[in-house]
Amino acid sequence: MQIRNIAIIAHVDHGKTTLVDKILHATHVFRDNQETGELIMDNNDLERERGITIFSKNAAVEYKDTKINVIDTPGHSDFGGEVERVLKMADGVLLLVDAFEGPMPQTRFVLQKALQLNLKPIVVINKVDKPNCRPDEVHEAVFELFFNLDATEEQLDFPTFYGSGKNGWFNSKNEQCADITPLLDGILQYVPAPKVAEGPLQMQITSLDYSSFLGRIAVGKVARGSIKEGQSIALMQADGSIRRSKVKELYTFMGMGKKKATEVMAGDICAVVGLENFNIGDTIADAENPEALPIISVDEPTMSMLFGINNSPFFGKDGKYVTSRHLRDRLMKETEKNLALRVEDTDSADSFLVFGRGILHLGILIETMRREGFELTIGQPQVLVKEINGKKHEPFEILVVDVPSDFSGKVIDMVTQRKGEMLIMESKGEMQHLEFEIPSRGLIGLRSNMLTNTAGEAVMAHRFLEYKPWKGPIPGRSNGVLLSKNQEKTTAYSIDKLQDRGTFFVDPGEEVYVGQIIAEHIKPGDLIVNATEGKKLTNMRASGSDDSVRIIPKKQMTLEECMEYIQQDECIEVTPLKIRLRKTILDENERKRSQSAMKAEA
Ligand SMILES: Nc1nc2c(ncn2[C@@H]2O[C@H](COP(=O)(O)OP(=O)(O)OP(=O)(O)O)[C@@H](O)[C@H]2O)c(=O)[nH]1
Ligand SMILES: [Mg+2]
Repeated sequence: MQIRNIAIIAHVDHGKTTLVDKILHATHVFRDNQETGELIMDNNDLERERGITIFSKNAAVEYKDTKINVIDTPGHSDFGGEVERVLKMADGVLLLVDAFEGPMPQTRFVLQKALQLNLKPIVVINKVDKPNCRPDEVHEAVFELFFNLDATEEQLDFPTFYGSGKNGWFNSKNEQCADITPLLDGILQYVPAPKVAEGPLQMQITSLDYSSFLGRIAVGKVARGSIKEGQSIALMQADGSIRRSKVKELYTFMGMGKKKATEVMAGDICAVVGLENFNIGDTIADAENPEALPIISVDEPTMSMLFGINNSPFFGKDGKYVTSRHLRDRLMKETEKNLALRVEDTDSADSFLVFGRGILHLGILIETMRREGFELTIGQPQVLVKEINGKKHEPFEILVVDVPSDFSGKVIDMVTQRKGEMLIMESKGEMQHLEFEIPSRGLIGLRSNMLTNTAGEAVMAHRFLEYKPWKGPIPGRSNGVLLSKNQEKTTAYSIDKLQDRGTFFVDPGEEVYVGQIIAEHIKPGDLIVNATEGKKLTNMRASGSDDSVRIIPKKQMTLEECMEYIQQDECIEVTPLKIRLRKTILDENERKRSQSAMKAEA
């Protein structure tokens, strides 16, 4: 059977997973009346909750006697490393671009990677059902993007399809048609069959799957020869070592699942069971003539956070895994599949420095760990500073903001304060399209401010650009916080009295401890408050007060919002049930002493 291997790539939310749904349906992977729901490939809990793809996934369909391996990829820039390596399984890409938004920062990144690997691009202008969309302008912008990325003549001559994943049609011109078959035909026509070299077996492991029955599963494309069930192979690792291993079972992809195979030929994507201690990037090679494929390089981390054991007074209340041993083992295990992640020991046995590609990348890891039963303490995210030619450099990013014109002044102000410089300002429909270059530091905490200051209208995206000289101090959070004076349950009575001092993060009746951050102060500077006072018992009732105190519901922040919120001397306590903000040093006197010591040092 003929094979086509395609990856679906795009900026976040441009409709990749929706398109995969339609491909699966159009090729009758499911029985006609089978209820499958939407975004079926986003099957991980966190993906479903957030409506985003976090892990790339393989599916395969049959269309006109050809097997099409389809790789769905994540669009968020923090997961760019994942996209980069799974592209190695593809021979062509469907580059989706939203017909209103046009190319966005991650469109550029993924296209660049695809062009570098010489994959055949097919451009899909998606979401043409959106009102005010501008398919022709967007097509032009995509062409310009190809041109700016130094595409070859051949690449510049890309085929384009228009349509709507949501409404289930794609056509080679912007005219609604019955279904997505024109696009499927386009895949057969334009994407080349996999190039297979002559020679003994070579297959690079590009991703990792896990099954509780089969254990760790190595996934990749067979580049040369064939791989057989029961075969003895050489596992060639990044450090140059070669280990013998045996293929226990083989699978190819079929629909949303896998199908057992006895032999997989070069060109197809396969899953290998039974290999021990393999890593992503290893080459599975012929036992007699082992030859490795080039190692996979992934972009360096740009951000770090301190992960420690939970040392709050509430330690161990609801977690299963709470010791530094648990924490270390779990983090080390994560680095095996999460290639863009790095973990380093620190001076303290109780904390580890974890390096990642951004707030979401690290946030997903923390969220996953807490669901597994871990308790931990997370410090403020720090960007990675580098010394280049004796000078301090920091990461910079391209920031794109689309916002109604009325707000553009505010946005520019906000970004400039954070040392951003405007590069482009143009109108896009009724929106202003702004592009900035900004230190990654300046982006931390920007999103929530941006949404508040633009009535939730701003759409922003950013993407790592390069290291540039240090930009100097950037103002942090302007408001102080209210800290609990004691360890007890908060009361409605106290919170009511304190409400005009700040916005609370806790509800009445929640247990708090000394040094816990329970509210944002309305002013700069921190304040220690008693939020656990009981109502004085008297027989007198002041008319109309007391009993019916009106408490404003607490401000609930997501983990990522908390990560962007805390300052240097603060941290987050994460347990399976709670996320609490706190001062790193809980005791007031100790905290003051440490602050003056730090000042003296500076
Ligand atoms: N109007 C419109 N909305 C669409 C279309 N296709 C997808 N969407 C919507 O866009 C949102 C994102 O769709 P997804 O398919 O999850 O996008 P994605 O590219 O997989 O997103 P990530 O995996 O997070 O990068 C969903 O709310 C979809 O319903 C379309 O053709 N038209
Ligand atoms: Mg998706």
